[in-house]
Amino acid sequence: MSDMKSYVESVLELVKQRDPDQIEFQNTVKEVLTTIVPVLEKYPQYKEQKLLERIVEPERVVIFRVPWQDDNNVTHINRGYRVQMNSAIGPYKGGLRFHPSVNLSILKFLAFEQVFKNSLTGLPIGGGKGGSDFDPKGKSDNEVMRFCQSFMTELYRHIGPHVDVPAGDIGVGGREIGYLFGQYKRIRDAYDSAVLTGKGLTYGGSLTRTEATGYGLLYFVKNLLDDKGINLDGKKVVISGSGNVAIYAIEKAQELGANVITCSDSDGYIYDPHGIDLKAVKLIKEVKRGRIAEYATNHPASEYHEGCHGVWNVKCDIALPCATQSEIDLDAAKALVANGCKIVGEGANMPSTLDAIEYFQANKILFCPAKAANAGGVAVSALEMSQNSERLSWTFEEVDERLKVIMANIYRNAKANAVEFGDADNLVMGANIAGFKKVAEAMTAQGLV
Ligand code: NDP
Ligand code: 2IT
Repeated sequence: MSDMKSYVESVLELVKQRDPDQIEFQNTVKEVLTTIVPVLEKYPQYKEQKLLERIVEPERVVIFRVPWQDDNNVTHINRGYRVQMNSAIGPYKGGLRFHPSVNLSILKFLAFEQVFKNSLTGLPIGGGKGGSDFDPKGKSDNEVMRFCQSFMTELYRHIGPHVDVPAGDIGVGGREIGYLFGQYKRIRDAYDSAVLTGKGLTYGGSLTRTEATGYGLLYFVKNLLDDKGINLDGKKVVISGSGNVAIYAIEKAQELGANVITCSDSDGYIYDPHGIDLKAVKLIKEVKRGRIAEYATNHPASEYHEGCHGVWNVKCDIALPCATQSEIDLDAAKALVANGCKIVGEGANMPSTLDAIEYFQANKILFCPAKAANAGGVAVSALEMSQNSERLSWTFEEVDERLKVIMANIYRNAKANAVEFGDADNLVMGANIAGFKKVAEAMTAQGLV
């Protein structure tokens, strides 16, 4: 084993020993570190500086109690978190996730991904992530408001426009950001617009932020397809999820001429051979906050299947996982390949397991890794911060144009690094190396901190 391979192995072992239960975190660290060995060989000083040992350790983690009362005056206690992973290139930046599955391992994996994703955007943002095991599903607006106010009553002391800037993720959308912003402003008694992104358009939000992750995913995929001379027109696309990322991935895919035939939630999936009726999905999910099963009741040509994993058995040309982590395991990857899928673009964070990614690569699938392909959301968050700083609002077209340029640059950067380091079609390696190099250089310049 080369010296740097064994260095990486020793750091992976250290991560495992320190937190043996943090499986998601271990997996994402493994995915990143095993692909950057060629960079470590080129810059051996990183080993001397113990750069990897530093990069896998969050700069700070806060865990706190979040007490709140429901509409029947029953008291609940949830757990809140903020993982401030790396601030070498800018203030911590990354979403908040409200979902019952949230724990420290999941948030550390998301924060670690965020560090390299944010670096890839080319914008000055460090990496963080936070959230709670609170489940907003089935809660009234008032309950969500009381929860958000209690959450912010602790979080406010750890964040700020130049310190740490949260945004949305699973279970946190415009409604939650509004309540969080209101409470922050009330406590701080200052209008720090850029303390949160994903804000409403009447109080400092950016046009295109809602659409940015889904649109950006399609821009990234299109860059790859253009490079390969493949046309998106008429391609059959399978998408999972029906939340923020999925909805705007469907919208842009349809606009580019693709036929999107599925969407899903955690209970099941819709198959509509005529193409998903996006207006209906938006009504069910964005307005009514309902379940996707409802779609089939007034779309007779469609089918609803219970269980979300079956979506990967649907025959398609392109698969865009946009729901959650580990939704494509090895079996799902095998089913996709067997059914003729040729392209996988990750809208969610780490939706493919490590063995699924290996299987895709072994079968020459064109694979767009999450930290590059879904970076459009956080990129437009950074543009929201810019607009807040200059106290101006850009038009939809201007932000969308900048998003297109950013996604094209991310693609080119990942591709160039894949080529330079000897595996031209390996965008996992290319993206990891491109993201890592900037953070590593900044950390080196700033000394042992
Ligand atoms: P939303 O909360 O808007 O939507 C999440 C969707 O995924 C829902 O359809 C939800 O179904 C489904 N889902 C959630 N958990 C599971 C699960 N365990 N199994 C199956 N389905 C599940 O979240 P987003 O659309 O914002 O986020 C989706 C993914 O994209 C996440 O991985 C997130 O980290 C990532 N992402 C989000 C960005 C953003 O800007 N919002 C930016 C970059 C990445 P149900 O209603 O049943 O829970
Ligand atoms: O995973 C992600 O990149 C996000 N949830 C968006 C984070 C942000 O700060 O906009």
